[in-house]
Amino acid sequence: MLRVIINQEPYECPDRVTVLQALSRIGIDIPRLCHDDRLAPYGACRLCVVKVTGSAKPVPACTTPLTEGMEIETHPPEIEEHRRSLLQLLAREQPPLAAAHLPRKEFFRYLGAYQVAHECRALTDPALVDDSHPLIRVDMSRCVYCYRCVRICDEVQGQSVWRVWHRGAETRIRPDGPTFAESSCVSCGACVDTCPSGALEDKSTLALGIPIDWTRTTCPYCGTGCELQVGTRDGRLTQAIPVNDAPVSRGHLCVKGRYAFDFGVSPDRVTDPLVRTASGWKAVSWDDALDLVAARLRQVIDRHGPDSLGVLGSARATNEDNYLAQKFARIVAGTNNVDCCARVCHTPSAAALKAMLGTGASTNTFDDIEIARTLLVCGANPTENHPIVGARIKQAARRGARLIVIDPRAIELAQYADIHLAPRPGTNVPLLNALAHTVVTEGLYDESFVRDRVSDWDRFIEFVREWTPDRAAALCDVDASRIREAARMYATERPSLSVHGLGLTEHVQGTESVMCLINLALITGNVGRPGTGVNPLRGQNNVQGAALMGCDPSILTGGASIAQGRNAFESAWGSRLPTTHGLHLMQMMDAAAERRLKALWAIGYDVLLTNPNASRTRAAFEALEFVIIQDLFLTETARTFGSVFLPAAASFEKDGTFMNAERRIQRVRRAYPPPGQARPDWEIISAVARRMNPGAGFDFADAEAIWDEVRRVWPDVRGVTYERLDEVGGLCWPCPSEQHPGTRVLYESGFPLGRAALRTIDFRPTPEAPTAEFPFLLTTGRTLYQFNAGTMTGHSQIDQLRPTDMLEISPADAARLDVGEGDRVTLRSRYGKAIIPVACSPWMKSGELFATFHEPGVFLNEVTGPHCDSVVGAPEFKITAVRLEKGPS
Ligand SMILES: Nc1nc2c(c(=O)[nH]1)N[C@H]1C(S)=C(S)[C@@H](COP(=O)(O)OP(=O)(O)OC[C@H]3O[C@@H](n4cnc5c(=O)[nH]c(N)nc54)[C@H](O)[C@@H]3O)O[C@H]1N2
Ligand SMILES: Nc1nc2c(c(=O)[nH]1)N[C@H]1C(S)=C(S)[C@@H](COP(=O)(O)OP(=O)(O)OC[C@H]3O[C@@H](n4cnc5c(=O)[nH]c(N)nc54)[C@H](O)[C@@H]3O)O[C@H]1N2
Ligand SMILES: [Mo]
Repeated sequence: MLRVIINQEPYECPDRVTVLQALSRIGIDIPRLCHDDRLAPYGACRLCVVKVTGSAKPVPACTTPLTEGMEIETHPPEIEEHRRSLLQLLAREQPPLAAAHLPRKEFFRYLGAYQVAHECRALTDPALVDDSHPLIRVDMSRCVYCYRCVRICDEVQGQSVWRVWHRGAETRIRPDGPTFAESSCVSCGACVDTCPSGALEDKSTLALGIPIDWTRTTCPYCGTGCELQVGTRDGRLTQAIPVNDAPVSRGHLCVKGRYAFDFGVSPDRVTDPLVRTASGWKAVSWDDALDLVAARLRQVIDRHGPDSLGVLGSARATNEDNYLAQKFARIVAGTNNVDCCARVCHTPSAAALKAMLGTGASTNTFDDIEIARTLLVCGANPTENHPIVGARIKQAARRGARLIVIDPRAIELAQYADIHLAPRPGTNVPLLNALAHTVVTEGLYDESFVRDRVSDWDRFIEFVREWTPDRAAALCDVDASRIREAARMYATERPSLSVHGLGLTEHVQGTESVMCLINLALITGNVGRPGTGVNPLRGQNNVQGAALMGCDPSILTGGASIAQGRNAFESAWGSRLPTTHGLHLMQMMDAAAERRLKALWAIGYDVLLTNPNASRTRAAFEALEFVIIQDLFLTETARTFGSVFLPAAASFEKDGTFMNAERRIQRVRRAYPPPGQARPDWEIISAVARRMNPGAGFDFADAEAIWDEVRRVWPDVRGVTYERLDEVGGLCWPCPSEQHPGTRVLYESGFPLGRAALRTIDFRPTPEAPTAEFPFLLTTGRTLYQFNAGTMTGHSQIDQLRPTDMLEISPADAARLDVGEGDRVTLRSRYGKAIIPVACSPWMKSGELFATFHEPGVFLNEVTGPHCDSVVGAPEFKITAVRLEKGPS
């Protein structure tokens, strides 16, 4: 602690802070234009200067370290005068307007506070206006040269779009392209958020007005768990901005959190319950819709038994919603046929982690990214799919962390990597086994960790001995020496942390590939410590939560198997649990096609568009008797097969919690009421449940009451109350008591299973081999600007940033086939075809193609095939043998 005197008062402040940080802690506000807590101190604007006894000149508070005994005056008259004249100079150069319009911007706040007249001598210089970007207006005649835009783009997002041209009075800040729209901007909006003068401004606020009310909540897109403030004006949504003290996002957002907030107010939103009639959809009252749903489900169950019904929870909805969905399936309908889209995504990760380590979730948190010395990114593309994680990895690599990327494509992070291994899709198992081979044969394993915490070591070394890098190199099309280098780096430059994605899981050996990655972490001692671990980058905002709430046929809330949890849940719920095995999503599709499943209730899940092999999905739905869709929009599934549509509230319109990829439970708060008749999912499910079985325990006053029931049935979240979440912002389970701080790193003191057993995984190649007829390997995935089924991003202002799916092809293959940028081609597989425009991409290798699947007009899943992971049934979205025909056909 340092003892200092500030404005004649004594204070104690921590060591190693700047004067400005000390003042902020104490609550003394001084003006500053170039400072932003998210950025390194800069010391350029001279507004934050303070008087320090013994120092000849005033010192900038933002760059001056606090020292023992310092005597500081923050607002002496001469400094206040200096500030006023600086502001006056800047104000003189400002064009008119703005002040009233931009009260959130510091510059205008200070003009008011220092009573500086906004003289407006300057006019807006049209040469300094760039209106090209659809979401952000640039008017550099309002620039105050704090360089915060330049610095935040560089230091936080790592994109470096804004460049400084010329010096002195001629200084100009311009994007790196001919126009802002044509620059390398990824539209994260960080520059706008930090800009203190309105030189950069969101077009949404210019059009709709600046927000008056703000609600802190969690982003509704991916599993990162960024926090945002949703701004409304007269009950109307106008802006979303980042939250600076959010643990994951730390004042940053990506384009979706920042700008794709407006889906909920789209005119396409369905706001009435609908029933399909011979002449099309008919709007009905809630009572009529709910009566119909309850009666038809009862009828199906009475005629065909409870297992003729399936329920799909939603990875986009809250824990509370999903808890009730599975409780409904199990004790009102009486079936374990309940699942969610984790099935097609990271269920292989959860299964592998649970089987080998004991808990089916990430071992560490995102804060470990900054602790790790080596980062291994395997089959994930974080800069597009988890952009805040991607930006953190990028910054860590720029600061000197080692980075290894394993991805067939030269994704953005590959450009920052020390080693990029680009295996042929579907060859993760041989590659990871060869990495383990190098670790073992070169003696790079962690001897004491292996001795104390791992089992089956002898069998494992025997097994991996066969997996020489040379053998893997031939299968994977990767240089053997690079495999060795990567293994050495991961094993020796510790702590090493891996993140992985669908490039590992959506394969016939998905679960086994994750097991190979866990082997590697175990033998190198990279588990159970900060900066290490195996961390699946979970997909949607609440996919981790949806599955763990029990939307999975084989687990109950919290992850207990049905057999383990039966007694406890039967007594908690006061009802018997079904005794038959539940079907998972893919099995439900088969059962429907075979007419064993008769009715399906799909909550927030566009199964038809997103399941592979659409002709098979169609056959399944055609055979169903009754299909309930509960969503925000008429999805492809609803449009084609829905019998009843129940309009749900979006997450900005309801209360609850999400669980992110780090096991962090975070609050979701209502910012404005749902439109029309739309209702929170939990209310809809409860209403159906009460109609079918009034005594089943579905009488909840609010979301918190449901969460409190979850806390009673799942001991690991007992300490996570809404009240604590409001105070601390989010808690990672296990958090068994209200005094417990939550658990960031799992397995620090051991594995629940005792020792972790290494697995010997043989390579079983995919049946989807390329042939003369289908010579290309198609892999499918995502793009930054669209999200999954595209219902939300497609109904948002960001849709214009990338309106359609694209087929990425190597420039060499494009030239050989004579197809050019934007040409529409027919992609044909053994299973179907899709028509899609081409994009030539230097990321792609010859013989491989990559396509996104967001656009119903393209319907890419007509092309993908029927193969699935052998352990949990996740589809092989990542490999389909295809051919490419010129033009639509
Ligand atoms: N912008 C955006 N963000 C999203 C989503 C979105 O739709 N849009 N969706 C969310 C969801 S649901 C999920 S699950 C996550 C998914 O996030 P990611 O897991 O990052 O998703 P993908 O883009 O499907 O695939 C990742 C990478 O796997 C690589 N890959 C393909 N085959 C192989 C292989 O055999 N081996 C290896 N090592 N790599 C391979 C691909 O080249 C691709 O770069 O993203 C979430 N975030
Ligand atoms: N070819 C190919 N296909 C794939 C993949 C791939 O990599 N390649 N990836 C697969 C993966 S990983 C996934 S996760 C799936 C995703 O497939 P889906 O889960 O179908 O996709 P999402 O767009 O995430 O959203 C589901 C629906 O939830 C709705 N929704 C949003 N919020 C709420 C809410 O609060 N309540 C309700 N009731 N509804 C809400 C949205 O409008 C949307 O229609 O796609 C899979 N399909
Ligand atoms: Mo996903």
